[in-house]
Amino acid sequence: MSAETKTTCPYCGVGCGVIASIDDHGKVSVKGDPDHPSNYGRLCSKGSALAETIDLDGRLLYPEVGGERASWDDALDLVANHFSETVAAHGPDSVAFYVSGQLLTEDYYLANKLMKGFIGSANIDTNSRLCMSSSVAGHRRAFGSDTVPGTYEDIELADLVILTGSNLAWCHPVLYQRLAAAKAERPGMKVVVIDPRRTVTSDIADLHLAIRPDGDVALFTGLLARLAQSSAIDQNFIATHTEGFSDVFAEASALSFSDLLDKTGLPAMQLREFFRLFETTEKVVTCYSQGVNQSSSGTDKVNAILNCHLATGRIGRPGMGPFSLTGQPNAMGGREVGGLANMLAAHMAIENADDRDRVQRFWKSPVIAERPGLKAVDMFRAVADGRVKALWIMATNPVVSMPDADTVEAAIKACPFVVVSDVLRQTDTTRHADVLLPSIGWAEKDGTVTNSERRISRQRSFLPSPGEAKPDWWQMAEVGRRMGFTEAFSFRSPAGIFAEHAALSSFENNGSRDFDIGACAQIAAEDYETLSPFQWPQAAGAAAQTTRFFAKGGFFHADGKARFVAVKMPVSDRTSAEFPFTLNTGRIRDQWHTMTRTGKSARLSSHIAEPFAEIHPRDAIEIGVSDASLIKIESPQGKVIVRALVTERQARGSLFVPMHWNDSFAAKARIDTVVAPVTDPFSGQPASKNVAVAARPFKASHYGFAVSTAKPQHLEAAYWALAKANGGWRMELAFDDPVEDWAEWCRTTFDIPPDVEPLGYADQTSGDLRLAFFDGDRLIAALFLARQPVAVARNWAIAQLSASHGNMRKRFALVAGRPGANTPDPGATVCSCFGVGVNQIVGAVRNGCHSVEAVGKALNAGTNCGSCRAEIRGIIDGCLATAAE
Ligand SMILES: Nc1nc2c(c(=O)[nH]1)N[C@H]1C(S)=C(S)[C@@H](COP(=O)(O)OP(=O)(O)OC[C@H]3O[C@@H](n4cnc5c(=O)[nH]c(N)nc54)[C@H](O)[C@@H]3O)O[C@H]1N2
Ligand SMILES: Nc1nc2c(c(=O)[nH]1)N[C@H]1C(S)=C(S)[C@@H](COP(=O)(O)OP(=O)(O)OC[C@H]3O[C@@H](n4cnc5c(=O)[nH]c(N)nc54)[C@H](O)[C@@H]3O)O[C@H]1N2
Ligand code: SF4
Ligand SMILES: [Mo]
Repeated sequence: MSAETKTTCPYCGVGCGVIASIDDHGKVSVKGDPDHPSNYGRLCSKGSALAETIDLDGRLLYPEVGGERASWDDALDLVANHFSETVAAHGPDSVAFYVSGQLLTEDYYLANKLMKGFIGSANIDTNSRLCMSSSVAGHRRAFGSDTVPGTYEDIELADLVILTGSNLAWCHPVLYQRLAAAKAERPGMKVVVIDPRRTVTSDIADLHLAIRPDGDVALFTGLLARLAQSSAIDQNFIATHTEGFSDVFAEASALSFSDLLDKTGLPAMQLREFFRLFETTEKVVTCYSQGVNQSSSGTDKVNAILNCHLATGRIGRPGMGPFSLTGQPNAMGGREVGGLANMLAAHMAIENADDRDRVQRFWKSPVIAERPGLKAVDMFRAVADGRVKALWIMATNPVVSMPDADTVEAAIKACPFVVVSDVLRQTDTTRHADVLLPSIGWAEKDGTVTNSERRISRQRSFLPSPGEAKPDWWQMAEVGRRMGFTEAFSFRSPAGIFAEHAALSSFENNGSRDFDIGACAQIAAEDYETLSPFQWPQAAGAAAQTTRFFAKGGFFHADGKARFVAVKMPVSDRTSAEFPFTLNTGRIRDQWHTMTRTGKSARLSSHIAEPFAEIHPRDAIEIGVSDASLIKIESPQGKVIVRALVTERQARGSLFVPMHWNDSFAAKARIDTVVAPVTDPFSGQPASKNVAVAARPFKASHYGFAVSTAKPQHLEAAYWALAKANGGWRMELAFDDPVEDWAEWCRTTFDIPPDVEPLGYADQTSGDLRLAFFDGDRLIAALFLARQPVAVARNWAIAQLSASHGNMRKRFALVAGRPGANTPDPGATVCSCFGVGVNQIVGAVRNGCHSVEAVGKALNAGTNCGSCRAEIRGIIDGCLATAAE
């Protein structure tokens, strides 16, 4: 017997339904929910590994004040009093909340209510500022509301799918799988990927446009000019449902073709092909994500895309429309509750006096914020210069994820009063908290999230709350009550909060606002428990259905019309002689943001186990780095040291570094310490994908690789990157100066008992050194050292942590540092579900498996979550191409 709970994945905005089961021994397992309309049973590698990330290791279980355990009462009184006193002494704008698209709607709703309606400031901003705010601003300019018009089904129904600034295969993997399946079924469907890098996503593309960084405004402006002169233009839609076409068209026409070539960096043939495809295909969906949003021209990029869909009337009909892909599980829910500093609740506008009055009457609140509050980058500036004196950070890790991260860290450190609510005790941000509040996490918490297609799903708890950890909404409500707002924060459960949120959405709405879930305004606790996923809008009295917006106009500007928005050609090249490279940052398949959860899974950590910079082979030669050596990347803001990954997928003159690594997992790889705090003028979203940097080789005297059963507490090395591995930990190392006594270094680092002697091997000519420490027949730790990047087979070395080393021969094989003849090295992990390595896949291809399916049959690789299928296809293609040469 096992208990099953239907819930929702806490990672990306696809919002997959998950069924969690607990067996008789308390073991949790997860599988995709076959009935959930987002994923129909599928899960990606991160979703499939959820059960591996919910242990209590490292969890924050009790409130702490000044680093000491405290009672909830004391901690909450302190927070409430401190916020009240600060507001009384310095005014409402002297305090701020910095929250997150990973909060549930109910948590988020209360945070926004407390700040905007009761404290009376709009100083609540969220990590969605770094994520979706350019889309929000673009939507509002064009549509008069922050509306995503389409549904996932449109991506399957389209004849042309454009993915711009989106690495869908890695960042929205289940949506990618739905796209790939649709394309396999209807091979006539075309996919265009627009991305300066050739990502794994581009492997599915009929056309990959390796656009120059920030060339998107020019590309879609050029497209608009071309469409306007073709039969694709929908004069009727333009005349009936829009304003401003002629001015925007005139400006678009002024862009010459040579300018277009220059600004996009694309070959004329490719440009023409892209224009032709768009012009001649009615059913076109344009999906976009951070390559669009995270830019100093992010809002203009969004509007340049929307202009093309409006001009052709391809919006809100099956298989047609612009599609902003949300990143976080509840990025969309955060927008519904008005979590951004420049929004009000339920898609109302803070600038609009009627809206402010309406929200205030609904809340029966003493005040209402009169003007937009500070956006994330400005908020931390205000923390730094003392304008903000009390800050509450909830469900986000800004010391890692904010641009100019060292300055942000210094600001937090200097702030007189910092509250952090998190699930973990030690993150780069919690280390600076005056008050630490333990939150319950996924598996424990209850509420709702809204995905990219406006679908609201329940997250349900299936594990008890550990220690004294409490829901985020409860913490907000307690502080609200203790600040004196008893009535307005008297909630006892998330169901009541959701009902109020729904009631506000329909309050004096009557079709004037897109967001209306009035159907849930009276929802009873038991109906909330069993709530099935549904898309908004869902007004009271209507039946649940698939929803789309704007096919027949009905925009939310006062005149009901959409606006064509004039866009500016941005400065796209920020490089200089001193900082000649463009740094682009983003995500990898198996890590989530700052790794606080995915970093717990050995399986997920085996895909890519250390921070890296992708660099083009010719650039690598020019600056003198070779594959697998280390590279130092520097800007005026800061520097990092990461592994060089030399690849032609990277365009010349640019580097790509993942955003995930932080001080808990690497010596110096917080890439946001390098990112300049440049923002979009409309949305305030940081330009995290176009940063001028210098890159140089990092000269190491020794490189190392080590495995250990226990987590090393302190690593003394110029470069280190730590990752969870089966049976213990693995780490990559580099030293700028030789260590005098390596055995001693191991003893301190790995806490080796004094009576344990190392087993060693040293090669004087090459400088190679191997040291291993055993406790009986078990390996405690092993270090492999060389003057070049260490060539030992990683997976084999890791396997030694779980192996028995009963005889001397086995122990010597370990210090010899190579797999035995009968245990070949599987190579770097490709399929994390089944732990299949690249060498095994190459072997299968050599044995005649020439398709992803055949490899799957032989090795199981790619047959569970499917996230690695694109990579397997790449390996097969690579092998076959080499064989054909
Ligand atoms: N595995 C994994 N999945 C995730 C997340 C995660 O942490 N890990 N996070 C989630 C979140 S919160 C988000 S926001 C999404 C983000 O999802 P994505 O936006 O798909 O991911 P990114 O890797 O940030 O960036 C996408 C691509 O934009 C490209 N790009 C850079 N500059 C430009 C440009 O000027 N023009 C164009 N057209 N493209 C450009 C980059 O090369 C990159 O490949 O992912 C979600 N899913
Ligand atoms: N250079 C660069 N920087 C970026 C980006 C980029 O592409 N490049 N992307 C940006 C984007 S799109 C995003 S979304 C951000 C993400 O950046 P962050 O939001 O900073 O990243 P996370 O690691 O998701 O942080 C979530 C924190 O909340 C904690 N947590 C998890 N669950 C809960 C919960 O239920 N309650 C509470 N209270 N805490 C919880 C986690 O332990 C973790 O500390 O990064 C942004 N920064
Ligand atoms: S695609 Fe993966 S990470 Fe995203 S919601 Fe689905 S299972 Fe979770
Ligand atoms: Mo995001």
